Amino acid sequence: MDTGTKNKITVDLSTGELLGSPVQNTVRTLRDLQGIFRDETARLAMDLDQTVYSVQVLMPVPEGSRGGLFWGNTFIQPGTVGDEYFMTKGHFHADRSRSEYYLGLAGKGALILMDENRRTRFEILERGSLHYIPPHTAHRVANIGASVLSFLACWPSDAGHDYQAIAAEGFSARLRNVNGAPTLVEEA
Ligand code: M6P
Ligand code: ZN
Repeated sequence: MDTGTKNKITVDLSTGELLGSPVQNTVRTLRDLQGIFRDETARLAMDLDQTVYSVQVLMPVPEGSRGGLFWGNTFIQPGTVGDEYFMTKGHFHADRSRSEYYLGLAGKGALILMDENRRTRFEILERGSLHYIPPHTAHRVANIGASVLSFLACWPSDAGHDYQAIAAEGFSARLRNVNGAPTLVEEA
């Protein structure tokens, strides 16, 4: 008899952790983030095995399927590379028409958004803050606090990740610690 507990997934609402299976887990260390931070010398001087962030993803349908939704949780450790906060790689959706929701769970972060005209801005991401990432908008998250930043995400199963555009051109501005304050600094 199906008791309703099969494949049950729960979200620990204090941390955002997804409990149950099947959940995929991806860990990004400083080694994996070559070319992401401005100060490559500073990155290489750090422990490259250090985890910067990890992502748990629930994929009830195959990647690329039309009509499905994925659910994920991202944990970003506190830290900096030079004057830049630990952050995700960031991506456009491969299908630029696809959007996404983020919900802050723990810690303090910044959701950095860049439109296709390369205009960049950020929104403070914290426990309870809900963020709609519109279509045609690159997004990345930085941990600007002193504790682990955790946020939930929901996006279409056919959105895909385009990391190439960011690898080639980056964001037009970087969130840097300027005299203790997170400040968007335009790239020269
Ligand atoms: C969120 C979602 C995921 C994404 C993750 C990490 O959980 O947007 O799709 O993979 O953040 O971001 P990135 O893939 O840019 O490293
Ligand atoms: Zn996305």
